[in-house]
Amino acid sequence: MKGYAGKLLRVNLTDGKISKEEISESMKKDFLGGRGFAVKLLWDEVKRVDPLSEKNKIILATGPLSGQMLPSSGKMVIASKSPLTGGYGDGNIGTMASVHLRKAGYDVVVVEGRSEKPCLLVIEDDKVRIVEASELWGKNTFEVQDHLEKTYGRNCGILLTGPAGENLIPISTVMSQRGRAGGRPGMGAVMGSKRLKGVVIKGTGSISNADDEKLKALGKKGYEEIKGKESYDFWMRQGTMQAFEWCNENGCLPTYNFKEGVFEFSKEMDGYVMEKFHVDRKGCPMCNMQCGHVIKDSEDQRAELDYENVGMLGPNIGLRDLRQVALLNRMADEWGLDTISLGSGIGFLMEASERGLIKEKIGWGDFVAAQKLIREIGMGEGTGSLVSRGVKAASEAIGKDSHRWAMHVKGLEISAYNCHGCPGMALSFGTSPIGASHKDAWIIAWEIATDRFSYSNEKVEKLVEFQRIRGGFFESATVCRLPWVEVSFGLHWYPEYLEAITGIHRAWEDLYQIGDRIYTLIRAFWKREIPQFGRIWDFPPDRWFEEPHSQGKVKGVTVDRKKYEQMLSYYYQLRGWDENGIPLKQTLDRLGLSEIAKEITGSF
Ligand code: PTT
Ligand code: SF4
Repeated sequence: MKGYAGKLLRVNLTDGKISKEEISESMKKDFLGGRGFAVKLLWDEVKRVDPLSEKNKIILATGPLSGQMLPSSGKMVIASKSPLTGGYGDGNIGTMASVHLRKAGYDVVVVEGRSEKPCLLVIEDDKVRIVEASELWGKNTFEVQDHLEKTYGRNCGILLTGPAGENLIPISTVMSQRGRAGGRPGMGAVMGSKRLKGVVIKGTGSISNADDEKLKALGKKGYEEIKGKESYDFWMRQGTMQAFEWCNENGCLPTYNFKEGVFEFSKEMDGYVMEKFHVDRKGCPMCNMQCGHVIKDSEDQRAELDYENVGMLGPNIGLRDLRQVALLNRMADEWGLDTISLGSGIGFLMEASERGLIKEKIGWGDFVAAQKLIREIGMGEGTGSLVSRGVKAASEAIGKDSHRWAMHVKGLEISAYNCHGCPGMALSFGTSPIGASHKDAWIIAWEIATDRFSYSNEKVEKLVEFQRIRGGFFESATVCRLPWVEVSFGLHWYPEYLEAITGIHRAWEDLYQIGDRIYTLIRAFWKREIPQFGRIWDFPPDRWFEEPHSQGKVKGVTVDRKKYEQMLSYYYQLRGWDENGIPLKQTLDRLGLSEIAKEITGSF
């Protein structure tokens, strides 16, 4: 099939063996790329291993749309068995590494084993090397990015783990370009466990497509359409930070560890305040609606902001100064810690302190304490170490009723949407295939605009549709979904791009089928890796069911557990899974996955 480099690069850090493998036609046809390739490889090759052992593998996967001359295509998936959740984990990162990997002649890299000494993987077209990097171990991601740009030139792609990943902290992520982050469920720690400080990629070739001329023309039209969109100008002003004010108005802003949905100081730190401090814009390659907004933090250093980061490191920990939030955000980027899990962890500790469950006194909004905690979390030391393994593990450690307000699903911390008054979004977090991420189905905007408090079948159907488009298509194609989500870029473009690239016409229905296959295989992966996995794992924490907000639009409202159960059952029905959320035999047969049935313990 055209549009793929067709090669998988396999690197074993234990014995230094480097090999190139053909990617089969059926793999391309059935799994498309990105997340699809990742879960297929993990299913085949990573079976019941300790995520931080040398037996785990890290997958860097692009898709047929990655790195092409079309809107926002500079993305790639980083996946592994997660040390945070024990299940399937991935993240999507916008990085020059995606473009360069494709130009170097590979769609996928599989890194296995463990190097004896800290190392870098350097890919320069055909020349692939493992280079000792002991001098970089312990350095933060900004320092290493600078160093590698000096060594290899600025025209290359760089993926890094920070000191937190080196210390095997399960909430660590992979960083690129001083502000792009990907792999929330501990992908940084998996890199660290392999003593892989970074990957440097330089490609000089090109991708061979079915119809380059047509793709060029379609890509050009796409870029033009985006620029002409009504919402484009405001998006360029605020990017994802436009969600801040909206969330506050609608009672969804995570505040004081998700206790409340409105923050009394929100006007001091929303998108308009960010605009005042704005000094630069950054983003991913191939994008003409770049959303990384850089401001000077409270130490006058550059820091890149996104809504999730501000929501979780601001209101969720009671911090009201945007420049201080930016500083915490920069620290997270330097350490390679995921901002969402970090904000959730700090909020959890503040609440634990308030309730007298830990000795240390940490008040809401205490900026100095938050900095200290970040260092401790990154090192896995002191009070901070309680949440280094996430809030699920922390609540297991401190006990009492803390599991009720440990804000996670499946062990992954909930991103910045408080869902007391949004049952559809609560179900989206509940059923996201990596744990509580918003990436697979951000149904909240549609939900609030339509019938907010309903638990209708229509809502569940919409959720599945979003998962098919976002978690299925965008994660496997692999391109940024924000042109579609944020400026209403037409979905019809994507099958057209795919056809010009691969030469094969596929309608959205066909792409949905690929998405369903990927979802079902991810579900099977969870079941195989965690035998007790099932329905109970698809529930958000008790706080959303039992503790209403005291103010704002959804004051007094909680998610109704019984109705949530009904929505969940209907969700399983739509997916072809049983009442415990395990794929049915006929579903596996329909999706061409029959051979995996016997591996899902106790299911058949
Ligand atoms: C994503 C998650 C997000 S989602 C944010 S902000 W968001 C946080 N960003 C972090 C950060 O920054 N530093 C840090 N140390 N940790 C961070 N953790 C959080 O990670 C990101 C954009 C954004 S900004 C979003 S919504 C969209 N996500 C996409 C996606 O998932 N798939 C896709 N096909 N397109 C997407 N486009 C958008 O990309 P994870 P990025 Mg990200 C500083 O990685 O693990 O998926 O978690 O990749 O290059 O930073 O772009 O309001
Ligand atoms: Fe990257 Fe933002 Fe552009 Fe998407 S919209 S490709 S996240 S810069």
